[in-house]
Amino acid sequence: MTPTITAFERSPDRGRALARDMRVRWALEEVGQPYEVRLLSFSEMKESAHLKLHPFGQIPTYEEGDLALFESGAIVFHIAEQHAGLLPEDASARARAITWMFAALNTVEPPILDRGIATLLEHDKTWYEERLPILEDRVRVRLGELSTRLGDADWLDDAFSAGDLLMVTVLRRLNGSGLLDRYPNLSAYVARGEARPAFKRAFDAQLAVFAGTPPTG
Ligand code: GTB
Repeated sequence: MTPTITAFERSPDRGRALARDMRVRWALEEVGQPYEVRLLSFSEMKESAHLKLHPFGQIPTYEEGDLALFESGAIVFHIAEQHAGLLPEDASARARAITWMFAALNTVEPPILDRGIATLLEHDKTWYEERLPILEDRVRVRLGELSTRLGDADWLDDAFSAGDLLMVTVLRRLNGSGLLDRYPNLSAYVARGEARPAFKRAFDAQLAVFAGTPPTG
């Protein structure tokens, strides 16, 4: 059964794949699962039809027959459980990969998000100039720790996994900030993720929506 996901009708990032449908698209591309996309305006996301699928009125959602999911991490996990390719078979390696999924979303993403929200919504506040360095220091702490752990490895725990997929999408939120520059191994890690054919297919698909040229057929 072909799953349907939701995404922004017009993404505020102008197609740079920073919204969270990108994680889901990338996961589906990695496992070779075709999917359909239902595009939503900001007002449609808050209407009752969508709120039945997503209690917080956000994207992405995932529908597959009777199953309806929200939360990008849970959706990626579901895809990884249903298909080979995103989680190792070995039980211990699988548990470690899942640990990295949680680390990406619960430990690395929050300070990156706090900084992103401040730069987007709080730059005109009187306290912004004082607060930004504090937020950036918190991001640097996590980047330093992650950089040390990654070392010169290609991926966080041997083979590419859903943990790397989520971590790369989280780190991409720093694109243009200059914060990754101090950590060449993390910049290379993100570039390695972005070079994967599945990433490129997912990127192109969401960019086509923004550009108004969704692929046909
Ligand atoms: N924890 C949830 C998940 O992981 O699925 C968070 C979902 C979420 O934040 N969705 C956002 C949303 O629907 C889109 S991704 N926002 C609308 C709303 O809350 O009303 C966040 C996002 C949006 C835009 C950019 N951008 O343009 O750069 C980046 C990220």
